[in-house]
Amino acid sequence: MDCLFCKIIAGEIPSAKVYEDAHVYAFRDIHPMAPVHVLVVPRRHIASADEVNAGNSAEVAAIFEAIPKIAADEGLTNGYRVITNCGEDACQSVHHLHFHILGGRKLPDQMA
Ligand code: DGP
Repeated sequence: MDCLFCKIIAGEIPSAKVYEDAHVYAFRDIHPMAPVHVLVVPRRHIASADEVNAGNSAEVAAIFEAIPKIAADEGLTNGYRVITNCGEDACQSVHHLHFHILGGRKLPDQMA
């Protein structure tokens, strides 16, 4: 499968890893939008949030268990934002489910 994030997870493309476990891989976004900008992805390929179902939702649970650990490691004691872009209207550019963790500064109060 020709998937950028599958290649990053496999180590075929380098990344700045910040966390990994059996189900989850997290690395720094190549175009950071905040002082901390981490992408958290399932090792198993899921195309987007729209593809989550009863057969793969454990991967999403593992991601949301990892997020507070990553936030603590990154020093995000004053809060952070978690975003996933899903599909064309949301400008999803990489079609492997990923959650952006953004923090390290006061973020705008508008989402869009
Ligand atoms: P989205 O627009 O939600 O699909 O976000 C995709 C993000 O992936 C975007 O913020 C930039 C990031 N990105 C794209 N290519 C690479 C890459 O090769 N390495 C890293 N670390 N991040 C990438």
